Amino acid sequence: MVVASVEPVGVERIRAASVPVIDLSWRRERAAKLIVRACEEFGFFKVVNHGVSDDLVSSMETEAMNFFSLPAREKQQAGPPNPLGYGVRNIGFTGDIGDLEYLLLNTNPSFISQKALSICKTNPTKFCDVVNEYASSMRELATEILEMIGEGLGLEDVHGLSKFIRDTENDSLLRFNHYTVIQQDEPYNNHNHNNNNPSSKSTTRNSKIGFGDHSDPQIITVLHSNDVPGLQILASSPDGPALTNGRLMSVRHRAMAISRSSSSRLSMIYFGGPPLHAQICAFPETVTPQAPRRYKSFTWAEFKKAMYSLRLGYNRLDLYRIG
Ligand code: GA4
Repeated sequence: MVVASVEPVGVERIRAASVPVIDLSWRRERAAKLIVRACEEFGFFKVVNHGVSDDLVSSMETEAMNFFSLPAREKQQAGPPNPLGYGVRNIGFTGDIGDLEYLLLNTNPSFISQKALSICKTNPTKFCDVVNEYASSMRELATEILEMIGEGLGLEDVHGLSKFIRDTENDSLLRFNHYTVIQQDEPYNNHNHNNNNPSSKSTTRNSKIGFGDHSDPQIITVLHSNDVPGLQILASSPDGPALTNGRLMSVRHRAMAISRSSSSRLSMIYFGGPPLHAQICAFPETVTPQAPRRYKSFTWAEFKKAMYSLRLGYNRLDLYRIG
């Protein structure tokens, strides 16, 4: 439920220059402290010297763009999204629409190999190899960041967060978002940001929104995008993750399907999710007399079921709020 972004990323709204940058080659204690601070203040930071190979990132981009460059009829064979698979415009099951096309995959290698046949007919084996390597590289980076957060928060079990995504039954995802619409820019303020009103059609009415305002529900998000801007993050997010009793932020963000650049925007996102049976409950260290328990505990399976019945912009943790 925190977002780390691997360079490069176009961040508007709060100027890219004010996004915290964490250099993973810094002394671990210092980096851990600054990661926690970034997660408390923003829920978002940029990571440099992360050790993810440039070649791997560009191979993954090539595979993704090869897929998005296929004729529509061929891409449709990897859809419709259930929620996994290829989708165009429709996000989730409750009517959210965005100006994008996407591919949503579970990182489980057997799922990837099964799905690869409809995604890359020319060389499904190569597609699987690149996706599996990219997913495990993202999982390693996410694990390291979560362990640093565990250390920075002073958790007795510093693996308490990372163990969710290291579990063999983890429910992690890879998402490829391709924003093709190139339109004129428009100020972010024109839109209702924290839109928890199900009757509002602001995301469906405005064709310039690529992926509407929301916070990610998983434990951690690692985002890489090409150098085309479009990501907008809210400087002060109202959503706090359940595992840290709201101490860390789950950043609200959205992507605009606009660009002053001539190329389309591609983002590649890893969502580190816990196993379906995992119990999500605040770490005892984060519950104090000054910060009493905020959320009831729930399983990831229960949470997922609830989240797919709600609109994208909902603050889903409200369902579990105590008092
Ligand atoms: C937002 C973060 C991830 O992209 C995602 C999205 C998911 C989907 O596209 O299937 C959801 C959205 C996301 C949260 C609310 C529900 C589910 C669309 C939607 C309306 C893959 C995820 O896990 O949650």
